[in-house]
Amino acid sequence: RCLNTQKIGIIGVPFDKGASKRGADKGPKALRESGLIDEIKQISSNIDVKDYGDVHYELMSSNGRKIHNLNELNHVAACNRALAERIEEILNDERMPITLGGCHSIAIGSISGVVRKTAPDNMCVLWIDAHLDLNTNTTSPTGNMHGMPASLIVKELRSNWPFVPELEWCKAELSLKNFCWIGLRSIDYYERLSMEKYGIKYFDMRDIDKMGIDKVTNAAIKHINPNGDKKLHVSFDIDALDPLFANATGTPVGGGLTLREGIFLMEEVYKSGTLRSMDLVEVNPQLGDARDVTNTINSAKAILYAALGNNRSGNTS
Ligand code: EXY
Ligand code: MN
Ligand code: MN
Ligand code: MN
Repeated sequence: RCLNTQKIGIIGVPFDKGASKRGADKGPKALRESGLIDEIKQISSNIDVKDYGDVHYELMSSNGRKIHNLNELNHVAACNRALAERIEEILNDERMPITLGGCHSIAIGSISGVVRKTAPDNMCVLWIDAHLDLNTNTTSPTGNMHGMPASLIVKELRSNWPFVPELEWCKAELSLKNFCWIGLRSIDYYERLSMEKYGIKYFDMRDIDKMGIDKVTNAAIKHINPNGDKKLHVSFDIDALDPLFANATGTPVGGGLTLREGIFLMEEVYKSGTLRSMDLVEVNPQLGDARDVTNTINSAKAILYAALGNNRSGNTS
């Protein structure tokens, strides 16, 4: 693996309309301006990184319906539809798509794009988050679609959704059996009921306290990919980290992963050799003070570099 070129495609999604606080749309710019692309190149001379720029979208003229408790549906739908197409393009170029959010609603489009190029049973998802993001429009306490992306892409919850014409392009083909969550500590009541109903696999912060991040990470990877033959998508919400390390985010929750746990987790993901696509979301440079913003950006970059094979004991190529 190490001798082969690692081809990566970066795509930014300056989008925050799935959240109630403004500013996650400034995440991609803040990450790029802090030197992200050059620093990725420094991880290894085997890395070939191409920046695909940002997703742009236009509202569809047929849009304009209101659907119960789906805030900014038309924007969320149009942006994600455009993103899914860009992800397909990156995969057609045989690069690993890395999507810089943006709020977490953008996982609807990033994962949909991957599913178009991958048999759904051939892929698995690690969702690293303080939150479950499994609400539907009937269970969500807020109507914010960054709390719903996982439920829109899995077949088990398909019948819990009304017909949403704007999202018809989004096929719910994945199975919850191929998902595992890590870092949970803020789950809504009806999300909890879904966890029980569908037997969702997760490791919450208590599990991490009990087992340690090494056992948790490897048990999670083993659970969703027992033979190591599936393509792994990681959806990393920066609010999985403790606010000490990532306070510039819209819905911080205390008692989270340390930066070291986050880095270790992603190092193990890299070592598994199965990572094929990734989201890094919810960095909001308009929240917190200057130090919070710097910490959050540095944490997000460290997470990403670990996923790309950065070695804490030094890189050799
Ligand atoms: N569960 C809450 C809701 O549905 O509104 C909070 C969701 C926050 C989502 C953040 C990004 O992970
Ligand atoms: Mn904005
Ligand atoms: Mn999330
Ligand atoms: Mn979250």
